[in-house]
Amino acid sequence: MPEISRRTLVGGGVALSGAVLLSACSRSDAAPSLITPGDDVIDATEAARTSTGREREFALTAAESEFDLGGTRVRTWSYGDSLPGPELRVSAGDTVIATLVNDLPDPTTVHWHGLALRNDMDGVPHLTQDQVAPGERYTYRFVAANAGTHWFHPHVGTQFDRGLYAPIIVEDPDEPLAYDQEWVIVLDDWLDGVENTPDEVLEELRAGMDGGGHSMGGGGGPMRMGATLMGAVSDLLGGDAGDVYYPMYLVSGRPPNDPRAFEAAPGDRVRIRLINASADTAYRVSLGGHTMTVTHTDGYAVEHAEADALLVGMGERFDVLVTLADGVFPFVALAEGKDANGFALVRTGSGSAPRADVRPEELDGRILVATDLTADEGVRLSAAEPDVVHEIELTGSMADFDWGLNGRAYDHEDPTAAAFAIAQGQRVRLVLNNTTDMWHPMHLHGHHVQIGTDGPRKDTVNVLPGQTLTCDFDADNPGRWMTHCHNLYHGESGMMGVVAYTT
Ligand SMILES: [Cu+2]
Repeated sequence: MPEISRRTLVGGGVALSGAVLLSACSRSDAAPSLITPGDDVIDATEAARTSTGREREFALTAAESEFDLGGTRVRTWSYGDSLPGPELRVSAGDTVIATLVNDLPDPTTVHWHGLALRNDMDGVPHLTQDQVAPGERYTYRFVAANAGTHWFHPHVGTQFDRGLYAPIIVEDPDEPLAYDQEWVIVLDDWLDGVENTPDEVLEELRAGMDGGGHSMGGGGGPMRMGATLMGAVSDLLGGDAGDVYYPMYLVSGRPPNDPRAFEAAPGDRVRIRLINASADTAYRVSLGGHTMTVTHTDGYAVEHAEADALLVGMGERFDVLVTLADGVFPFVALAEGKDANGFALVRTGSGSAPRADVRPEELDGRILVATDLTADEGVRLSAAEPDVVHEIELTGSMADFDWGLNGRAYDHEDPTAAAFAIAQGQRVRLVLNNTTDMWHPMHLHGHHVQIGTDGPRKDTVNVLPGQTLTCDFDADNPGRWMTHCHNLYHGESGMMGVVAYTT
């Protein structure tokens, strides 16, 4: 049988959806022709990236696995036998060659969250590649152009709420920061294999709300109803903090009753790279007895800012510098609004370990959120009026679990049907308007927007209820790119869309 190339396959899909648009969609003008992942311009864009010429090969096996989480044995899916999966570390400009072997019972892909890479390696099924079937392998090959703290996970179903997540750190060859040590800390809300699976949770969320019986309680803290968490409230998140009950919160793969201990010498300056790999949980993060200097978010430098606590939404990353005191200190990731926390220890000297449920006073000190930050001058966008503006309403409700963009649920089979069209070279403005009663961490693939006129450059932006955020970027990475809520259950329920370059 002749092999069908990806170009034929994906190109065919676009032609079909265009045809459907023309015949069935009366509001459409002429449907624009969209760049496909197989187009020559993708190769040309890749060739223009600054490359070191160095190739870095990695093997990734996604497989069923078993872990002991503080005495609770869970069967799950993970990359190899570690939680989080193996850290990949390269230098900006290196070519990553990562071969994924799929030993899962289901198809999967890898999405490289935060990397502005070539479109056909972005890992989104039906949009940039075919799913990798069980027993099959697929090699991702791309120049890792933008330095920073990033991570990778599948872009299929609820898979990243299992153990399928890991850091990818792209070092800056001209690193301006000086520090003695570096720790990568990954936060995760965990439920897989404890009482249920993420698929069962999604089913319950979709089915359970129809009667409207799960309306918010009148205070008194969060309350569990099956897999659903009711009354999880956070002022920092503008109200409803999350939908899902999690039995534990992991800091770099370990629960509070079996914490990881990070060790250093008193006076050491440590760079902490924080990644929130959770599906439904934002954290307020503090290191007891210390202030943090925030230097980067989502890989992009910001004007240094001091904080006692930091709000980290799903998909967001922050780099901080901390100068360590002498003793044993609690690293606490308070699950915002959920009355629980992740926990680790930082040890530079002797002393007894703090209790896992300790609430350091820093948690209620100067709390920094991403929108407080200012982009470092070196990464700020030049002032320009947008060439194209897309207003994107975040829509839906917890009761109906009908999350969408502009009232529309994403269609995996026809992903570009309602695409937000842009063209190479344009200054693009996305106006994200949250009309719902919940906050949404909105993620854009392949680009880093700037919030407002001088806010931080980011790929994942928390939009609070009732809030409108203006997000600008330069269209310099042609292809078809997801923009979606990184609350896994919102995204999977339809809060996803596509920003697509026209030819
Ligand atoms: Cu959402």
